Amino acid sequence: MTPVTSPPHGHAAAAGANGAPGADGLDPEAVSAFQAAFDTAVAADERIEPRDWMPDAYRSTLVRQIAQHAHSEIIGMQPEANWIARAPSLRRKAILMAKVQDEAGHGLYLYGAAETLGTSREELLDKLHAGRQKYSSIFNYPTLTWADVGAIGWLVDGAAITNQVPLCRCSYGPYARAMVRICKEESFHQRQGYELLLALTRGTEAQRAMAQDAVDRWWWPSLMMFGPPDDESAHSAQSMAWKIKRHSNDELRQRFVDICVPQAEALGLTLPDPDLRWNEERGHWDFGAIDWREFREVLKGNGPCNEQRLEQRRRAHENGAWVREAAAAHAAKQSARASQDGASRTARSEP
Ligand code: BYC
Repeated sequence: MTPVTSPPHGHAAAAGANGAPGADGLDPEAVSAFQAAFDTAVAADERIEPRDWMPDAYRSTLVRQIAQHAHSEIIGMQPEANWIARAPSLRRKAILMAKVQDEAGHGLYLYGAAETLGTSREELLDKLHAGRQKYSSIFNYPTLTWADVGAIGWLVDGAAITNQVPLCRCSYGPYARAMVRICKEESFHQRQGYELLLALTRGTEAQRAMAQDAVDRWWWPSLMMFGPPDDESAHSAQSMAWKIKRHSNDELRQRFVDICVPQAEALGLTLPDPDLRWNEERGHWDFGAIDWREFREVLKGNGPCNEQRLEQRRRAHENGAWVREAAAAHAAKQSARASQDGASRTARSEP
């Protein structure tokens, strides 16, 4: 539990979890005391917990980011699941199935984190299905060959880890804790992708060419995962001040490029950027211009697979309705049975 100091805790305990300022008639003086305590806690790198007071905008920024993140995890299952039935060996099939299941688990941890902010999973899924909330641009690209599974693991999961490791230090406790477990699993995913590509590059000429083609197609979209350039990033400044984000989009993108260049060399693959050059002065790799027009088009819904991904997601949700109904009926039965047992125990223990 975060020691945000007594006013927020005192207030939250009285108002219940997720008690919002203003909504419960707090006077402005109390709000400014809570705000000051919140600011002090963030400045001291303490965690904000669900029952602590927090500004409305902090809460809604977290819901926006966590929801987008959760949606990315579950939509992200689709491009790889496409290859489960066609994996070239039982070993590869088992690994890929485990990975795709992990992504579903990540989605659940993240919807759980969003629930602690007072937003239900149902509500977030409705928004996703209605196209009112985003998911990562990267999952609107097709997986054309088996090598794409390797490129996704190496580059997409690699980019995800680069972005998500700092989120383990996010100021909001439930999100930060979910990220610890997610990052451990993502790092396994990244290694399986790298190992898959390594096997292909050590294989036949056709396999090596397939690996190169996959990296050619996934490299630039992976760089776009980090979001728009800093000077166009609407939310970065505020999110960094709140310590939700710890680094800017461009800083993380550069970190990712610096990690990938030597790894590509070790794989014997070329990154599709003629402008990649080591910059001695900066101590970083310079890289070419990103096509931000393409990024904006994908965000507007005009990527190669946007329609297909959302359609498949809606269909999966509808097809799963009976599972949700059965689970709810089972839970109701269990709780009725538990309260019946409780009542008969009380009756037996009465003199
Ligand atoms: N795709 O002000 P900005 C994974 C939106 S990994 C789509 O910089 P922020 C996985 C942004 O939402 C992928 N939209 O925003 C890996 C905002 O729009 P709204 C998921 C994007 O939030 C392997 C607008 O552009 N990872 O799940 O400060 C297998 C302005 O951007 C993108 C996460 O979600 C994009 N690439 O920074 C399976 C990590 N980039 O909301 C699954 C957590 C930006 O104003 N999220 N936008 O309409 C973050 O770290 C941050 O939200 C971002 C963006 C760095 C992505």
